[in-house]
This record gives sequence, structure tokens and C-alpha cells, in this order.
Amino acid sequence: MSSVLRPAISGQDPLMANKYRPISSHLAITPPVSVVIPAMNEAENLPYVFKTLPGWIHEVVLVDGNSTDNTVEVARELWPDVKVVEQRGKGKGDALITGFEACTGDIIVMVDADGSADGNEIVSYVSALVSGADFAKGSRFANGGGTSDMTPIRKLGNHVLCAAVNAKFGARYTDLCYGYNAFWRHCLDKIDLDCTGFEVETLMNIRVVKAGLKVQEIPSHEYLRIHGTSNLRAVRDGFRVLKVILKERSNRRALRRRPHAAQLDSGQGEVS
Ligand SMILES: Nc1nc2c(ncn2[C@@H]2O[C@H](COP(=O)(O)OP(=O)(O)OP(=O)(O)O)[C@@H](O)[C@H]2O)c(=O)[nH]1
Ligand SMILES: [Mg+2]
Repeated sequence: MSSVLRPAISGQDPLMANKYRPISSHLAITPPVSVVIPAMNEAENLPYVFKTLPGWIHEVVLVDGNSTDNTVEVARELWPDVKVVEQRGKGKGDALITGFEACTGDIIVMVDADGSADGNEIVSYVSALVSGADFAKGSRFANGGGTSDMTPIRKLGNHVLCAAVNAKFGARYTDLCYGYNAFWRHCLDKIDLDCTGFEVETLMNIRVVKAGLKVQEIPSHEYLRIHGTSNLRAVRDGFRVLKVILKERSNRRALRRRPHAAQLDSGQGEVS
């Protein structure tokens, strides 16, 4: 198999530092963009994924989930500069957190390895970020988005959970459990991720709102997984997402109570 794409411009080249890179006919940017790809047994899908990645990205970080196929070899063949990291624990959340730590770019884009995400959309995410958003959140249900990969039961679950997040956290999301998102690296300090599984996107979506970050939804189309089978189990993972929503909600209540508690500690407040 031959390389489908080589990065045209390397962000590691000191001569290129702070230089504008054209990313579309109307936009040039200076911040280096890292793409993080969590992958567990996705060797057959990687050629489709890498084929759509734009040449101007700074680096690709592939987080291997102890694949038993040749995911890592295929990635190295397709993108010789790929940074491969092995995750320490288990699950997509754990993989993404590991991958984010390994990124050196100012902007981080999350892309699934199953062929469901089109790398040509990265430019829309990056455009939103350089235009002022902190977090560019992909949405299959915003105008112009879509999905070829969701069963009716998953759509219903996602819709109900998304409505719960909107009601409980004052968000106005049209999608919740979607893996295609991008953000400025500084967001990581404010959302302090601590989860392991498929609830990771929900946790990010909730914490960016709680942190008061500026979120912009990006219409995105999710294509069918090309080869292999899904790692997601709708009921099990739906409950994990629900648990995160409830936990984040009770943390929020506890935080609201804390100033009052501090007042009491210092003798300034009193309860009858
Ligand atoms: N490194 C790593 N990657 C994972 C793990 N679990 C899932 N992934 C990757 O995360 C991405 C999303 O997982 P999928 O199994 O496609 O889940 P999904 O997109 O919700 O399900 P489908 O819609 O059926 O594709 C894929 O690139 C997987 O290879 C894991 O434990 N470790
Ligand atoms: Mg998928």
C-alpha cells in the first residue's frame, strides 16, 4: 500500500512557525492543528480516513487501543509522520485523553477511525475556532448535517439525552453523542477530563458549557462505518451517558452550595 497523502507543510519546521498556512481559498491560519484518531482494530478503515485528511494539518496522533490487527502498521504506511501512542487503560474516553496529552498543536480535532468522519470537514471546524469559538462541536442534526449511521433507537436515545443536557445545563445543542469535534488546546485546562468510555463526548459538551466557553455547532455528516463492527452498545453506553449527566448536575449543585458553606465556615452566614 502506498502513502495516500503526505503533510504538505510541517508545523515542526521552525521556518514555518507563525507563518500563515492557506487552509481554503478564503482563509489562512497560523495555529498548528493536531488531529487525534482513536483506533481499535481499524486497519481496513484507515485508508479511507487518511485519504480525506487535509495536507495542511500539523500532526496526526493515532491512539491505538491494543489492536490485534495491523492498525499501527497501516497508519505508519499511510502517514509516515504519524505519532502513535498506546493507551494505558481501556475505552474511547481513555484513548482520547491519552491522545490529547500527546498533541503539540494549538488546535485539536477529534476524528473517528471507522470511516464515518470526512476529513474535508476539518476546515469548517478550524474556521469556527479561528473566528472566535473555543469549542467547535460537530452536529448531525444542525441544518446541513446528517447521518447514515444511526439506528432509530440510537437517534431517540441521543435526542432524549441531548434534551436533558439542554434543560439541565442551559445549552442549546442539537446533538450530544458525536465524536467529531475540535477545540483550542486551552479548553483542556478548563474541562479536566476524567472518564473512560463513550460518555467522553457528553462530558466534554457539558463541561465546556459549565466553564462558560464559547461553543459553535458545526453541521457534519456521519457516514456509515466502512468495515468492522461498532464498539458502542446502545443501552450500556446510553446509561453511562445518563450517569455522567446526573453526576455533572449534582456537582454543579454542590458547587453552587460551596460559597454558602464558606460563609457559614467563616461565621458570616446562618441557617435557621
Ligand atoms: N483506542 C481506542 N479506540 C477506540 C476504543 N473504543 C472505540 N474506539 C474508536 O473510537 C471510534 C468510535 O468507535 P465506534 O465503535 O465506531 O463507535 P460509534 O461511532 O459510536 O459506533 P458506530 O456508529 O457503530 O460506528 C472508532 O475509531 C473506534 O476504533 C478504545 O477502547 N480504544
Ligand atoms: Mg463509528
